[in-house]
Amino acid sequence: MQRWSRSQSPIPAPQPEELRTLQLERLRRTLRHAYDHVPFYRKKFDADGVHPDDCRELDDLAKFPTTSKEDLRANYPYGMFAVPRHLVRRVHASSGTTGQPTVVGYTEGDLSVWAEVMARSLSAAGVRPGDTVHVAYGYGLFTGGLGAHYGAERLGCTVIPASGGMSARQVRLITDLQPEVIMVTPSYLLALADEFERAGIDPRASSLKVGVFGAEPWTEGMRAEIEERFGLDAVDIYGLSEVIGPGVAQECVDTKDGLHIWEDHFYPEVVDPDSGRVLPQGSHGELLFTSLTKTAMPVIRYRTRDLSRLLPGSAYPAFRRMEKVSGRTDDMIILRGVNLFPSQIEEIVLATAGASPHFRIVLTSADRLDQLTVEVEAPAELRTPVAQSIAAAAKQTIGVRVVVEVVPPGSLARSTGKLQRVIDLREG
Ligand code: DLL
Repeated sequence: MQRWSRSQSPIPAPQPEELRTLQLERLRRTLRHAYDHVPFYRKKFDADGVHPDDCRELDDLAKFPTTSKEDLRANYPYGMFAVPRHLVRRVHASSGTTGQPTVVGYTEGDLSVWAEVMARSLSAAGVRPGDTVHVAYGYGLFTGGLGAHYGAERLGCTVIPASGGMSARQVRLITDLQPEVIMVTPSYLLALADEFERAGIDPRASSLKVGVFGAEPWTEGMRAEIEERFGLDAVDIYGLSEVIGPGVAQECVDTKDGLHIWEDHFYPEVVDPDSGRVLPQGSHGELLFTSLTKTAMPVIRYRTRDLSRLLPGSAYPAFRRMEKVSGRTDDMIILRGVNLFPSQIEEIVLATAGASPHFRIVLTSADRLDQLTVEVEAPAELRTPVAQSIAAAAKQTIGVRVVVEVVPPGSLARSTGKLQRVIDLREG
């Protein structure tokens, strides 16, 4: 198939000064739109003594108040919308498993921007018009399925709208329809790898060339595992419903060095999660995004709780990158005084010979002492070496004692969408 050359790809290449001018103009318009049409923002800006006119340069954004998930919950369902309801073409919602759900909305223009940034993301991932894209992100209130779907169509691809679940059918569809591209959570792709093997098909023999994985954190170790098992290029896609859905940032398949943020639509900042102070470029902290072009539900300095850092552009020089998300501010486990993230355990499990990449972290408390158990799959004959090696690595690299419970291959529940890695059974 004739591939597009980079110069014809739909990824814009503004000069950095040109981009900053555009961002400032869009930022000022967004602040004004939010202030004029969303009572929540007007009240908050007024309380902080700031006005949209105070934003004269991009750095002035730091003077404005941040927005949190709690603010969205408090204004459920439509309180954050900035347009009359008849102009809203679609809503999506978070699952609400951890509390009250939140609703997000899109005008026709917003949906078009979303398809555009998704098409760009796919292009950066190496996908080209004419390719067939198997979408196994869930369709429905979750933004993954429909977001991927319209982006792939916008790019000119053939879409297989498989959604999540029914793994045997997924394998059948991939085998019969021969897609070059799969879009799915990395944890569900691993479940599909097992399903391929159960069907007696080598995943490496599949038609898949590129996988666009996101919606949950995944490590470089996981990338290596996926690329090895499927013989494909695995790239990272990031996004969140509050900001638009998938397509906020995307890794380039040629460089695989972090995710380019489509900064002409989403303005990033990194702050100290405790003080909220803006940190200089390159520092680790919590990501914030301000939407620059959304109309139905603009977000100002939305606190994602995702931990990362900003890096200069590489494959697309104008667009800064965010490092792979290392965890969330609310993901951090404090185990007997030591702070750790599930991603650190993932790195260890994936580096352990004989252990399957499927694992869970179970937190319990016994005699008022917290205990972390890593439940991991391995064949019976490797039970002892796998357990010893994971426990030793945790002690050495993280500095904590963990219990390792090795279970037979295939016995841990598989996710069909976003994975719940940590089960917290601690009291209180
Ligand atoms: O997960 C949107 C999405 C769908 C992104 C498909 C990529 C692919 P939410 O359900 O609102 O939206 O969840 C957003 O998921 O704040 C992160 O914590 C996490 N997340 C999303 N992408 C990544 C990623 C979608 N690439 C939340 N790496 C975000 C790490 C991710 N975490």
